[in-house]
Amino acid sequence: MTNVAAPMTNAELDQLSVNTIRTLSIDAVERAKSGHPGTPMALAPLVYTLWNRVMRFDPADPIWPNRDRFVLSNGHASMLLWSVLHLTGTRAVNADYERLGQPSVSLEDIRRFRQIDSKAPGHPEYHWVSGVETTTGPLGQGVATSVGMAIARKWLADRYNRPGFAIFDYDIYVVCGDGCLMEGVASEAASLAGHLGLDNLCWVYDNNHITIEGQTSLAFTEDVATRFLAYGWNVLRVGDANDLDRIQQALGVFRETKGRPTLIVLDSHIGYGAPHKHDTAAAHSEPLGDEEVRLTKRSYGWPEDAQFLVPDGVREHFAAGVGARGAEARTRWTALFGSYRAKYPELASEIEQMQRRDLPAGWDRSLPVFPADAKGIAGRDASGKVLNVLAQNIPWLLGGSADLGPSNKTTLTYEGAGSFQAGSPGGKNLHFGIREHAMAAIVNGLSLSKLRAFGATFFIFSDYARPAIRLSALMELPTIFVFTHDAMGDGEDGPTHQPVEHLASLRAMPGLITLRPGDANEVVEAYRYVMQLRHEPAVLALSRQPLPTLDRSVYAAATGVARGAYVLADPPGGNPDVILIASGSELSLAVEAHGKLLAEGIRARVVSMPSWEIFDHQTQAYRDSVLPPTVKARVAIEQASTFGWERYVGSSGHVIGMTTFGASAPLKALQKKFGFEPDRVAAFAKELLGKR
Ligand SMILES: Cc1ncc(C[n+]2csc(CCOP(=O)(O)OP(=O)(O)O)c2C)c(N)n1
Ligand SMILES: [Mg+2]
Repeated sequence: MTNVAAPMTNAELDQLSVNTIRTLSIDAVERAKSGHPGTPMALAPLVYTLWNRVMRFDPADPIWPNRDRFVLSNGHASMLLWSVLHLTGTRAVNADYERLGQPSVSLEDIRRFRQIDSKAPGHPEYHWVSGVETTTGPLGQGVATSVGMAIARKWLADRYNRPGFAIFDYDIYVVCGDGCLMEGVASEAASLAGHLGLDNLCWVYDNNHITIEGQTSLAFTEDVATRFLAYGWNVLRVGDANDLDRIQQALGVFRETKGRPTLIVLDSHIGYGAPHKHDTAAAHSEPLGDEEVRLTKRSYGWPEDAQFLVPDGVREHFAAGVGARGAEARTRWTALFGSYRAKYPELASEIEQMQRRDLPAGWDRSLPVFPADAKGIAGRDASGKVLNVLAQNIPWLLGGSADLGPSNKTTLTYEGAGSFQAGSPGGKNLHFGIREHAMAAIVNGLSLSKLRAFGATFFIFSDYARPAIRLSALMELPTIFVFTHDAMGDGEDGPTHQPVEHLASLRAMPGLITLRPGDANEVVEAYRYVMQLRHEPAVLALSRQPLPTLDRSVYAAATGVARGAYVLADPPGGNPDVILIASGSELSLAVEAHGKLLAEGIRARVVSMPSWEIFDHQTQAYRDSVLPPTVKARVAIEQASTFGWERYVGSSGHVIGMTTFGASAPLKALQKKFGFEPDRVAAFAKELLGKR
């Protein structure tokens, strides 16, 4: 049956295409001696139908803004995606959004599945392979992120569509398995999607009753369909994963359904076609083995010895399906966008800027400047003022909190900011509810849709957001996480609410920028820096309590924040003998200690260090100018785990930080108990200088 000369019917070509996806997946896993063959074998008909019959996606331009999105949330089944990206001839795009001639995934990449530098890695990786809409692998993250994509599409349509100009009307299709639906993050996200009535969102649930340990009856016996009905979803069922027409029909029902997201429960057989392995956990993540591969290929009517075979007619069949439909849709859209630009030039240019992750002209106009003030203002309050200015200057900056808006001060309060709800999809205040896990994934979804998005909660609950923060760093997304109550400032709430190890653990995350500004003007500069990021996520750790606003005519300008750390204060004429390094609420403490030391004739310097990562990226010369290698007497002060500060204070320095959890008490008492007092800082400085 391979490379047959006789013309084939469409039904035969459909089947041939499905089996090509299956056998490419089998062969790739076999060659790599690792991977997950069973689910691609089962879901090839679904992915085939969705891509070739339904999705509006142009393989020639995988970043066309109005394309339908495809999320493979069960990322272990990545061979589904590599097969379909290859067979559709999807082209590669680079980091500057230039369309390259070469294929996104070549047959050679598939032969080198899971090998170094292959464009067919173990799991779907955004940024590494064009056509991947989001990185998946940690189960539940893909489905949760897709809710952000659906929110983004609603928001974009509300702002930019005009009568006769449906600039944004794409849909989001998601494939997920038992694992995704067991994960709590998926429940949070599904609950919110139901509440928001996101009818542009379709999850297809691979109901195969199998996970790694065996039958789902071991641990997962709930009625998923009823659960989703209760969330307010439209729930459909397709009883045979091999029935292309039924799958297509269900996807059609999704597209007709208004006011609710759709879940399609698809009954499938993992390892379909493998005589000894189908319906078993063994098909999940083991190569089938030589003999089983032969038997399986025989059952598909496939040449048993052929490997990585793409029969004649298959690529053409994809070209005639998704290729033709996608090209037509994109051509029509491009023409439409041309007339839109003529009629609505400002809106069109916003869309273009947003797509390139550029900022609009004047994005930082009217940012506040805070006058010196001993009583000062809380980091969160300064942040609220800055966010409200930025959100007015940057139309596509939006976000919200996990029910802590009034505490995080992230609510956008200006006239017309609005709340994002089913009936008001243009609102810029998102209400995530108490769902931090989903919130973080959703802001990633917004960010993947090219909006600038922030999510907020207490810093302590960054733990609940951490998996998606990690993915934002891995995906190189400029997502913004606003975390307030950054240390012991919420004193009486006690150790459950006082972060200790959070800064250290986030600083350990590659690619993530953490910033802990020390006064209101540093908050402004922190945002100025963060807004200009294109490929890095940022965490802002902000104080609950007021911090003195430093007199910048006495101390160095807060623009030093853009270098991660800077000399805030020196002894007369420079040349310090001892350096105090601090971030956040401890900056003013260091300044006080500095005053005491100077009064005693001790030559002390204060370095404000809001961001390790930014500082580490400065030149050696700059870093040495801030922390001269000859000055060994150094004291770091930070109300957080001491972990890691050795790298700045060296082996002869001292760190005043936390080595235990906090306690429930007023802040003043905590500062005393844990030793965050100017005299103690000064005493350590003197001790290092041998003056005590
Ligand atoms: C958060 C998370 N936990 C655990 C895993 C490891 N893991 C990968 S696949 C899998 C089983 C998934 O079962 P299911 O979604 O039903 O996939 P199927 O075997 O049916 O394809 C597990 C536990 C993971 N990838 N992510
Ligand atoms: Mg399963």
